[in-house]
Amino acid sequence: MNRKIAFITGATSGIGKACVLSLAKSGFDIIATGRREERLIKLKQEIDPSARYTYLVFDVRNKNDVDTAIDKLSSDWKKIDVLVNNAGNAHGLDPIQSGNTDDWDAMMDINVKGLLYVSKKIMPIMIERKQGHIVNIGSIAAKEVYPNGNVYCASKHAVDALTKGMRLDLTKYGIKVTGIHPGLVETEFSLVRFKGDEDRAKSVYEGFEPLKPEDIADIVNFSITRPSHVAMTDITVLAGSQANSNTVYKNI
Ligand code: NDP
Ligand code: 8X3
Repeated sequence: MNRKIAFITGATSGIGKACVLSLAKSGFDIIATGRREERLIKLKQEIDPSARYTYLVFDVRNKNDVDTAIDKLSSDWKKIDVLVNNAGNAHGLDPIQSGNTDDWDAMMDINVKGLLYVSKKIMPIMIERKQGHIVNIGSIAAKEVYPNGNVYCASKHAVDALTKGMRLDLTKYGIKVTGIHPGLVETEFSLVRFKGDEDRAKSVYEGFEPLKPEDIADIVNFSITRPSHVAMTDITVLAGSQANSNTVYKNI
């Protein structure tokens, strides 16, 4: 079988990790990336043993580190078929007038510029091979704005715009571009947003059944395994009890 290679950012946790497990099971070889190396090492023990696996450790904010890490891949591993731009987080949930500028920097640098730095290295590989698929993990926050979500929503609106821009510029090279926009998924997302406050993070998902990382991985998997004449472009997926970014019906 001619195995394909998937490059997944933010693979140490949540949606990214679920994508690694799902795609490895479906016959993809995996390049997993993140900052927490110990988790990337452990991931190798958890994935389908038939998948080839390698990992890269870098902070997506650091352009040089992104370049150096990807340059180090062997020519075999560089034949990347699928890029899942998933690394990202929210930092804080504050009214814009009292927002923390370090949080703003983190969200714009990771969610927007980090996605661009990684894509910048991988798009030429796909263009040269005249094939490829880029999946950008946006958010319902890419489609709507909710109170105190200001800069996170702006960063995800940017991801949505970049997804559309990539599709316009890359389709002619045989590259598909898919935006996937989840609502509330229970991961380490809220723990990061609330800076390690476990009780506050847990309360986000209480009283209803949130999405699971595996639900999003299923959609990524489905999107990238369609026949060549089918392009999934834009998918929004909410929890069953969620009506929009700001309305969750609890205890129903
Ligand atoms: P997690 O916090 O569980 O995972 C975030 C991942 O991003 C981790 O693997 C982390 O790896 C990586 N990451 C964060 N910052 C950096 C960085 N500077 N450099 C490299 N990697 C980084 O959250 P989710 O799985 O929920 O989030 C994944 C994506 O899904 C994000 O883009 C998020 O915005 C989006 N999303 C999440 C939703 C949710 O409700 N959970 C809903 C909609 C979208 P490490 O720390 O090891 O570097
Ligand atoms: C994560 C979902 O609603 O917390 O992007 O912004 S939300």
